[in-house]
Amino acid sequence: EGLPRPEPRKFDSSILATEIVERLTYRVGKDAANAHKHDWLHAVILVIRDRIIDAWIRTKQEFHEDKGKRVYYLSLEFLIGRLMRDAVSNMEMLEQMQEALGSLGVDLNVVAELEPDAALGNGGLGRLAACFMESMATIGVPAYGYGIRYINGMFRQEISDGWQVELPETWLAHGNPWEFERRECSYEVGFAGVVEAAEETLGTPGKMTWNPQERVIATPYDTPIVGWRGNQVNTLRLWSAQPIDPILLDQFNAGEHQGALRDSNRASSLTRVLYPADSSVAGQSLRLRQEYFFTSASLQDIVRRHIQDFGDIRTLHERASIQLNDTHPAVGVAELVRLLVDVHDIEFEEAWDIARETFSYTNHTLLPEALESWSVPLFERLLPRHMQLVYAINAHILKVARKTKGFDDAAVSAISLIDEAGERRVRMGNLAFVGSHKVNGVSALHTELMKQTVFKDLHKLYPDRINNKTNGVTFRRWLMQCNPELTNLIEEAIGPAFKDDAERLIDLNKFADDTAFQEKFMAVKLEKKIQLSNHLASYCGAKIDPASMFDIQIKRIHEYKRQLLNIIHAVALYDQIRTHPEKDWAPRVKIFGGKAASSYHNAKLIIKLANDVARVINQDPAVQGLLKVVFVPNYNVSQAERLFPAADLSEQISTAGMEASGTGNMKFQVNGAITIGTLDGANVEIKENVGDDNIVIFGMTADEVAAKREGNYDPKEIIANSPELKQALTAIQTGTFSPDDTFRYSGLIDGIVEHDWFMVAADFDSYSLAQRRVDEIWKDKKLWAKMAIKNTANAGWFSSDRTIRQYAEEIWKVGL
Ligand code: DL6
Repeated sequence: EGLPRPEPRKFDSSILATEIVERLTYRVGKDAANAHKHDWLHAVILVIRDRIIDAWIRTKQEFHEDKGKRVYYLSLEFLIGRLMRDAVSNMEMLEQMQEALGSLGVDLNVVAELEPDAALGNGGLGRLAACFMESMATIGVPAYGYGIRYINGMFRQEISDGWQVELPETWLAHGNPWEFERRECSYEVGFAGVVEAAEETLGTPGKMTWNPQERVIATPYDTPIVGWRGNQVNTLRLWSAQPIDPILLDQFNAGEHQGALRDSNRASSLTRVLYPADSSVAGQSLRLRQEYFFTSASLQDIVRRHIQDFGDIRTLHERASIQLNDTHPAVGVAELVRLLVDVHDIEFEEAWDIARETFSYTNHTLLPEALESWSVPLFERLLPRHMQLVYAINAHILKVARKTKGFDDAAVSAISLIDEAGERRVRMGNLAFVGSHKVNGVSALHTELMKQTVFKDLHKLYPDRINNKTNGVTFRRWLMQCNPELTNLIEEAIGPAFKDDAERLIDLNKFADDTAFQEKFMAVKLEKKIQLSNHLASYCGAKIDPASMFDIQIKRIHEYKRQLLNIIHAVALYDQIRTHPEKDWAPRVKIFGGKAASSYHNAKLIIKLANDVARVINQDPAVQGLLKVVFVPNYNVSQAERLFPAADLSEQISTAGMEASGTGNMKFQVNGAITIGTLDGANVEIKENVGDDNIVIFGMTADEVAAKREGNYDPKEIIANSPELKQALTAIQTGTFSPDDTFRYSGLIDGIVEHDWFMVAADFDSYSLAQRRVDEIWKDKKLWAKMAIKNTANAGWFSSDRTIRQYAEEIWKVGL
């Protein structure tokens, strides 16, 4: 139905084999007999890349001729992971490529493992941006992604004696055949310096001249992002910083070698690391410099392209939609006004209207500590002209508010761009909000909470601005590539339509009670569990039984995500099994993976605790075969691709009201895992889609959490009344798992006993009960299979294609 589907293209594997050898010889400079595995990888990428380039050039021509509206996705993070399999699969060349390489005696899977995992992001926010890029190319949105080409992305995590150790990830060490440097599209970006009144000033505030004290060159590197079936190829443009003068030769020749390279070092430090620790002023300054650097370069590029294609900068908002992925590029609001007023001679009022109509903003967190703000002196020193414009915008907004009924002083100060309580700070969330015509949350619950909490007063002033766009994930990567076995089974059952329209997965519902299908579905699951077990044995020495329930929690380590609740449950279960060996326990492997921010003490302690608990439990013969705990080091996109398909149970157990959406929850669901979760983020919508019977919900709601925090919650009382919890907490607190350092976890457990901000104690009994229900379901093999199938069947709505369509129609207003 609907649009005719393009015929799958055929690629002859013998032609591909010839091309691979040709690229190996003439581009890599090796002959087949002496080529290393990396050389083969390089050659394969060059073959696919050349084919993608044809479609890439065609796409650019189409954009140019079409003269339609374009979307610019500004994000400080793009967690794209490996690209080779993505590209081969989206170009529908997987089988032929496997055959071609096979004929040359090379295994595609082996070379694919050598591709570095481009970790240009921390977690959900960055991975979402990567899924969105792929979906935009798939459904035909004329889009560009803009970000930073970090030399060292997310750190590599090693676990040493149970502790997290951070090491630099050198993803560019072997070069990056996917990127193209575009020196001809470089821009200058300035910092600091002085602002002077320009000769002709129009309106108030008028045109100014900013003479930055420091200037760097932003040079783009373009990566093609190929959509499903290779129909459209979009561009991910990542900026790298270069000094204006790579070396000050006079100084160097005078013997001042360090000083001569100072500018060069200062520039390259801008794009060196993903997230500079911002506990020091120097760290904060670097982070703000990074944000401004990539935002300014991107906006200059967008403005240049617009003028080149359309001539008149005044129509920018009609032809460009710029999405701010969180507040990291929010300084762009002031930057665009600056470019319009100071460079393009537009009056402030008009510039402000153009900017607001061009920008839209996605909020990804309500956590107060994650809401960005910059100290006014720092902002003013680095971006003196932008500070003036922030004040001008603020004056404009506050004037509107003061004229609006119901805006008292408290409400006015809540919407102000400047936080006046204590040290004066620029609130980037408020700047992004007022500078955007649409502001969205990433799940229904999160969006409602945005209206009630952080943006309460701004929402009152601009009631039409906040809207919801529940996150999604690309099924090409998170089903079709990482789980070809399940993909084939689904295709066998319902045909191939779901590959082009994920919502067709719904047709699988009719097989949920079919015993033969259930067996096949669970056989695929077992196969993925065997693959994971084999991988973990060689990767980290873990020996796990594929017949056990794989109970997985993989995500950043954070107190609100409550890995601690899961670990405490493991400890309680351990005790229960030991005291009641006669019971019919469902064998479980609890698998954890995730990185802790390098300065986040408690998160690092939670990693150590998971490893300490694992050591004790895994060595105890009393629970052998019944309980195991594994911490998978260096959780990243590539590990994720192995873990999601092998999961039976998906742990989504954040304190309600604190996880904006979650996207791992969707990746588990589509791969047929059953969720145990709180009514938080997108879990709420997963429940609506799969139905109450196919998900295990526990714990307090967001409203209940808020009420408990307001009231006089006493965790001690809860603990006293829960023998299971009390035993587990006492065991951890008294050093059962840390005999080498009895008090290692005192502080962590004290946090629960004394205030329990994250409601671990408050939700424990409900969680434990829910886990018992999971055990019961597990023992009923038919019921488990049915629920698992229902999860896959009802995952279609969580495709990022759906999310992007909603952005395109309701925010960007681009025709598809
Ligand atoms: O929207 C993507 C992702 C959500 O799924 C997670 O729930 C949320 O925690 C994450 N937010 C961040 C916040 N970072 N900042 N700022 O990563 O976004």
